[in-house]
This record gives sequence, structure tokens and C-alpha cells, in this order.
Amino acid sequence: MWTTARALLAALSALAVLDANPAGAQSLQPAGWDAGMRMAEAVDRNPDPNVVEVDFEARVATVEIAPGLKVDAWTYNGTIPGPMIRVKVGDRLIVHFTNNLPRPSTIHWHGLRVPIDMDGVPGYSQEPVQPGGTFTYDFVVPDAGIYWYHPHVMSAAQVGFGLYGAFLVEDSTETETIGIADDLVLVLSDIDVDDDGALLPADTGGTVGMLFGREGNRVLVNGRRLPELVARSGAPQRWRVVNAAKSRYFKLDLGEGHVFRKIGGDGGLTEYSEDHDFIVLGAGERAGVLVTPTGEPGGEGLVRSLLHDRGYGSIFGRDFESLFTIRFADEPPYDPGPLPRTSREMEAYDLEGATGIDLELTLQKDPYDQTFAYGINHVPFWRAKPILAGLGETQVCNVTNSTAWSHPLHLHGFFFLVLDEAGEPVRPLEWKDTVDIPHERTVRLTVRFDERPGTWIFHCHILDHADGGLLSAVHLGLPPEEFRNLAEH
Ligand SMILES: [Cu+2]
Repeated sequence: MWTTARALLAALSALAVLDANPAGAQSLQPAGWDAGMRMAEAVDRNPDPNVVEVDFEARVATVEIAPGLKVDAWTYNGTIPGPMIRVKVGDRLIVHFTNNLPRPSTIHWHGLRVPIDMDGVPGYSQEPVQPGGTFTYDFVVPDAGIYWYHPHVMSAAQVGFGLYGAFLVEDSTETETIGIADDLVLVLSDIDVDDDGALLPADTGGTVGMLFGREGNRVLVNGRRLPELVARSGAPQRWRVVNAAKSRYFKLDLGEGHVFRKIGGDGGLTEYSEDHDFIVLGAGERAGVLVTPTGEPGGEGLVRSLLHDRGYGSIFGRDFESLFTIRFADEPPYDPGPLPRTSREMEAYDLEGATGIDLELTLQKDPYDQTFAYGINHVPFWRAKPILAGLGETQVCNVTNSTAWSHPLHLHGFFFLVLDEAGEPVRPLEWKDTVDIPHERTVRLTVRFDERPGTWIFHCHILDHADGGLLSAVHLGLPPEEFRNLAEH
């Protein structure tokens, strides 16, 4: 029973490293090691060291995703992914957004604890930005970690056409303490194009396509097909990985004899580091890992995504995906000793008195028009009533997935902790904003709502599923009659 369990709340920045890397935080990689994978970064035009002020223009632009394969994609500032935002914890970010797309759009800051009017969801938190229109996003960034941004209008289509980017919130003490300077952000995604690079329609396959969740036919890493990283064998690296695909899961594999030391998740460092053979990320999820690629100097390794069963028909007749190659520099292997371990202090709080909520992820026939729709507790978002919550309230949610497909469930504006999956406790604890709810399983999680009143949505991050009904809202600290449903907008 949830009332007898204890959940833990993480202190915001406490970090202890058990085995510090004696090498210190100096690059061990050859010059230009990540040139084949580097993403554009947003240019800060504000001289204040604690304010990052950038210009974002959403527009159609030609991008080359593979040698000779050019796509007229939907972009921020002309690149896929859009420019990476790099800030320090506590910085103020100002984004002057201009929409020069042919359709309305917004920017949602995935995972960031922003005020409600910065959350970017038409119908709940802001007006859509019309073609030719502008909007200024302006907020303080409260938590270190790897996040991302994307539109919240026609989400499956707009994300699928190329609108997403990484958002790195740095904590300089982390790099010093972990002692690994070679840091790489990996944005995994896919895009659906024909052999000439023309974008394929976002509604292929009709209802069946929606039910499954459409995946792009070309997997991209930092916007490229099979890019190359150059590395010194044995030199440790820190990777922060974002799954920005609209439906696809990734199951990262470094090959025989390699492990991932997972140190971070959606919301910064986890309770303690833990080694994994693979890293599985549902759409919207992130992970921070330490890795030590090893191979013959002059040789090559391959980073792959293995098959992940996300439900009916999701692995049949498919094979692994090649993500990127690691070419080992022609220099003697480095001997790093053991990788550092990390931990983060967690402060306990009691779940006695928490409000219990039961959520069922469902697929049902709409009684009005007899079409299939996803829903939460059998109701698609266009007929959903919100969950009501008070400021400071703690809720414990039993989320049961009754459908044949897994759903990565994302809550806007707040972190939560996963307590258990199918009755098994989940450790190490991790601040999550997106968690995979496997098909025909139950996951129990807890969230404490803070002092930011508003209507915060939660939805499946397989964006076809969200568009297809799997979305609802938490109406926090406001009178119930102030709730507006997206469908009424
Ligand atoms: Cu889903």
C-alpha cells in the first residue's frame, strides 16, 4: 500500500563522488574529436554573465542529414536539431521567438520547472504564436541537467519535421568533481523522408499509424545519419543523451565488453550511479552516462540502438539501428583506472497523507463518432476533466497501462519520483518528468506540487498518441471553474 511506503525527495545540488578521477577535468581526446557530431549553439547576446538572451526563428530551411541527402525541414534557426541552449543553474534565459513557419507554433521547455505562462501549450498556458508572430520566453532556470525544447502545436508533425533542440543546464561543480572534461550531448531522433529528401506526410497510415505511433524512416544523431566521433581508446567520456524522436525508443549499446555508468536521468544526477549494459530511453526521456570506449588504435567501433519491444508489432521484422561510429585515434590507449561513481543526497519525506490517484492509460472506441482514441481513464483529452491539486499537495499515482503498447508519460512543469514498477521498488531514485509505462504494467509514482498555480498537462510522449487522446491535465491551485479544455480553444 502506498501509505506504508516512504518516498524520498532529493536535495537540490548535493553531490558526492566516491572515486574521484585522478586525471582531473582536462580533455584526454584528440583535437576536434567531436567535430563530426557538434551541434549549433544558441548565441548569447546579453553581456550579463547570469543572463542568456537568444533569438530563435522557426522556419523552413534546407538541411543536409547525410552526404547528398537534403531535406526542406522545419527548423529553429536553420538547423536540426535547433541550437543547443547552454546555461548555468540559476541563469535567467530570454528567448525572442519568431514564428516564420506556415503554421502556428510555440516552444515548450521539456522538463524545466518554469512558470505556467512560459510552458508553451496553447489552450492551457499561452496563445499559439501565429505565422509571422513573436513571443518572448523569459524565465529563471532552476535545476542542473539535460533538457530539451520543442513545439506544442501539432506536436507529432512539427517535432517529426525537425523542431527540437537540446537544453543543457550546467553545474560547474559537477564537472570538477566528476573529473571528466570530455562531454558530449547526443540528441537522438528520426525523420520521415523519401529518397529525394522530401518530408513524408505526418498522417501516414491513418488511424493505424496513430495507434502505433509513427516513426521516421531515418534515425538521426545530432541531426545526422551515422556521424563519426573520434576518440582515444580508454579515455572516459561523459554523454548526455536526449530522445527527441516523436515515437521511437532507443536502446543504446556500445558493444561487447562495454558498460554505461548511468549517473543522471531527466532531472540531473540520480541517487547513485549504476552500471548498465544498455540504456533504454522512451520518447522524451534523457540519461547521463559515463563511458570508456575502447578499441584498436586506428580501428572503429559502432554505437547501436538495439530492438526494444514497445508492444504489438514493434520489433517484428526489424533490426538494430546504427547510430554513430567511434573511430579510435592512432595513439596509445589511455589507462584511466575505474570510472568515478556519483551520488546525490536524498532527503526523505513521508507519503502519509498523500492523495492517491488512479490513472489508467486506455484505448477505447469513441461513443460519439465510433473511431478509436487513446484516453486516460477511458476519456480522450477533448472530453477530459482535470485532476485537481492544491499548492504544496503531494500525490501518489498508480498508473496502469491497459493498452498493447508502452507509453512514455510526461508531466509538464514538475519532477516526480518513480516508486515501483509492477510492485518492484525502483532504485536508484531519479527525478523524472517522463517515464515509460510498459504495456500491461502498473507504475507507481509520486509528485509534490509546488507554488506554481496553473493547468499543467501530462501526456504520452509518443506524440501521435497525445494527439490521439492520451493527454490530460492537473489543475493546480486554481478554482475548478477556471479550467479550460484544449478542445474548447
Ligand atoms: Cu503512447
